Amino acid sequence: MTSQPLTTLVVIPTYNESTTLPLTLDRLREAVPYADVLVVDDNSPDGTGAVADRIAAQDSQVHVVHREGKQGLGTAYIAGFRWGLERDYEVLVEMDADGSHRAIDLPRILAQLDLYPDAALVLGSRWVSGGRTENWPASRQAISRVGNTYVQLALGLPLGDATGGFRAYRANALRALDLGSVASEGYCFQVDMVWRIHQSGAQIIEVPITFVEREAGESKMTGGIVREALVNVTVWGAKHRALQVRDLTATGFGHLKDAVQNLRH
Ligand SMILES: Nc1nc2c(ncn2[C@@H]2O[C@H](COP(=O)(O)OP(=O)(O)OP(=O)(O)O)[C@@H](O)[C@H]2O)c(=O)[nH]1
Ligand SMILES: [Mg+2]
Repeated sequence: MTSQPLTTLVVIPTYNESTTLPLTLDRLREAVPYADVLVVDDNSPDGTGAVADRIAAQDSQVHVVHREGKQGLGTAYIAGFRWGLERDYEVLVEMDADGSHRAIDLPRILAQLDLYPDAALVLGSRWVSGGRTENWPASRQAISRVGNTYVQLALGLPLGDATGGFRAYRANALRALDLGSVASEGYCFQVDMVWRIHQSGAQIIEVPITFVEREAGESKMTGGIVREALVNVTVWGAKHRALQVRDLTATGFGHLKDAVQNLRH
């Protein structure tokens, strides 16, 4: 007897992806036919919203949310998650429209949620054994590697790729978070979500993926996105370390008090 797959919604934010979205959706629907898809488009000037609508009109498993203008990747995902949580999907997936995230890697990511009932989040990871990038310039690889090493050190996160955006969340893990307080964008949004789930004590698993440089369209990566991540991760790390020191000091003083009391008796 085979059990039913977990009901799954793949959220794809788009901004000017009219050339890349159709193929991404084709590949996704073929690789994971049972998953529904939600495109969250920010009124892309290149007409991506209309392209998505045309595909949705032919395929009842593809849905589209139109937002008024470019509001950033983070809020697009939050809007998509809310849409999915309201409709009781059990798993919510993040995936880019630009072909960087290969749909054929998604079944392996999703399988972890079946295998490990306690896993809250499965990260598609470039920087674990078996993970790789294709056609990605050395400069982008370096930024990603250095960024991830910084995240590991600053936050004490034992993960290879906390900045990647190909991942699957168990819906209950998202429900347990205060999504309204997530204000970060870009890479920082990805780290923010990992950090919140890690701090809640839930299990995070990494699965190697092949990340492919976008074939068409333009990157929305900016210096501002990298700076936001750097500043926020540093602040979170400093807060985390300060709390650790406070706890350590409190425990230390507690032990000292006990030792003095023992001496007195
Ligand atoms: N709805 C929405 N989608 C966005 C926004 N910014 C980026 N996206 C989408 O988010 C996904 C990731 O953006 P990319 O531009 O590929 O960013 P990236 O992967 O960090 O950069 P590259 O590696 O250069 O492609 C893509 O599907 C974009 O179309 C936004 O403001 N709103
Ligand atoms: Mg991209």
